[in-house]
Amino acid sequence: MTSLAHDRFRSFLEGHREFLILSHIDPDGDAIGSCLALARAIRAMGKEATVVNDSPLPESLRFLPHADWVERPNEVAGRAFPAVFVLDCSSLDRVGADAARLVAPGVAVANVDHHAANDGFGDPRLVNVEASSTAELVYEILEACGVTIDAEIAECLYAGVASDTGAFRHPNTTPRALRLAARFVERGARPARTAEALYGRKSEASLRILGLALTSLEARSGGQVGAITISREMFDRAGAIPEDADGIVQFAKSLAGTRVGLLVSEIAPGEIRLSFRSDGTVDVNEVASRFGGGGHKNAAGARLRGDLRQIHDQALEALDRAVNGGLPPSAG
Ligand SMILES: [Mn+2]
Repeated sequence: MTSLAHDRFRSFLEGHREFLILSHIDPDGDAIGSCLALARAIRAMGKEATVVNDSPLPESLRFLPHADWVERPNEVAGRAFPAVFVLDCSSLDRVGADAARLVAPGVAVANVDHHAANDGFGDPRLVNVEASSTAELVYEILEACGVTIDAEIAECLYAGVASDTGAFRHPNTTPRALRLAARFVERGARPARTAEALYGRKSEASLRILGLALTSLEARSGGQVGAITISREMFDRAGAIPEDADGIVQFAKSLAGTRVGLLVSEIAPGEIRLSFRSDGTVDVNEVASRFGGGGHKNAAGARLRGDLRQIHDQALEALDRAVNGGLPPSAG
């Protein structure tokens, strides 16, 4: 981190007594791990930190120290927060409509993120697309502020790095990510427990929705694209909610020979989520942006309203163009 960004974050932390900490809807281990690590550090400074997320906390993240600190927007309605941290979000609206209402016009907003599509909101800002995870950047800030990394902070930051690198399997598994992970383990993070919580435990509903989802598997674009589709009816039959389908996109990508995996799911009537995973040879951030979404080169998503079958066809068309030699120029 540059000493300038470092100074700005130090004065941001010194200049306020009370902080709201937000992250994106449908939070993952990096989003929640980063929020909880920062909240614990701020509370250790004798200040107040409130963590809010627009979505319910996924079961797999409840093992994190102080997971019970994560509140829903309605639980803090009416409170005014003079300073806000927005973590792991490429734009402010990624926090969700209800959480965004907690950010009053004119309050100080800090932006800490590693998404390529970050639109540069907020001040101070620490945006680094080279970072494996937002947890890595939160660590830089805490280190620059002289915060002691205790076992609980270490566990949360480790979960962030482990989660965003897909348990150290994705191309963002850099030497720095591995060194930091080792440092967090030295400070008390528990890799086996984290891996078990993040990947080794599935609810009955999530195993049932996986079973139904796999029956929809298609190999498209001459086998370069693997696609899985989950309809409302399948969610109902499995007794599952959209969070139960988290991670199923990996099965689409795991089909031998594919370069891209796609999951199309109808998360509410007429509301469709697209999840893309790439092997690194296709920029799915660009494909997702064509559907109003975004993310990273190798992992991206979008949410839109419309007909499941129609959006499924459009997504596969866009991927077909992407895998067969690049996308045509944007219209207009
Ligand atoms: Mn992240």
